[in-house]
Amino acid sequence: MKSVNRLQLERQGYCILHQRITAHRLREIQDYCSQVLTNVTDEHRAFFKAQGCIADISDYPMFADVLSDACLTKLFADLALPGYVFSSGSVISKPPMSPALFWHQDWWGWDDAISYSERILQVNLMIYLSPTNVENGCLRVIPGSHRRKHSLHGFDVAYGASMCRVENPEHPLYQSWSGEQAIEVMPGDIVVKDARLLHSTYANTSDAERTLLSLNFNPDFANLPERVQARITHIFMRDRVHKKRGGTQWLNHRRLA
Ligand SMILES: O=C(O)CCC(=O)C(=O)O
Repeated sequence: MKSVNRLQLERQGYCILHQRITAHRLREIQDYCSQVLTNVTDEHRAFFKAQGCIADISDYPMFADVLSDACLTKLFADLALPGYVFSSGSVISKPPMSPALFWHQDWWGWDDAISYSERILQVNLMIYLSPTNVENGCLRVIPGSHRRKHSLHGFDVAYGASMCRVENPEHPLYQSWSGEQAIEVMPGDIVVKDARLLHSTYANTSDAERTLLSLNFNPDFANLPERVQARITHIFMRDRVHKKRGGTQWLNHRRLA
């Protein structure tokens, strides 16, 4: 029988696993993330103003401990997602008084029919290290948008520099949309989302920075189509050429109404 979390992940495109990490491991993650944040340059923060900062953890082998933690093994067992591989991860941190993140989804395989199926191809685990709420710019999602159409799918994919730098804060992709849901969590909670889910964040209007560790995994990797496997391998190897390929735009006619 499927767990409640698995059913929610399938139907809503996300679920929240509360307090699954030991206090010791959580402190370690906080310490690792602080180390990463001390190396983030002003140029990086200016470029990724919408995200706050998004620092690749591949430069920090110490995160291997986190990736092999038993809590993640248990989490994937609870979600009935065996055979997963890790592809990429980052430390994301929104400074005080920083803007909203634009609406987007993390999946890139829209050229493959499998992207329009029930199969969960990629999950993003977000391990929050600070309490989050609307005031400090928490995550917001459109439940069900990993499979069903939403007006936001009508916008061209907008991951470019201009959106990251927030050159036009009035752009509709930074605004609130019908059906959005705020995801407020506590340190140690893990938000698991299907990479196809539309998400963004509110602006951080508080006087405190808020941080999370974001990890991407591909369940049942061995049975993914070969070209999807190849692209995941490129991402893992940090071969940024994958960004120049097609498939980052969802095809509306193939989504559920
Ligand atoms: O900052 C967050 O809470 C989430 C950020 C996120 O989902 C992203 O950068 O894609």
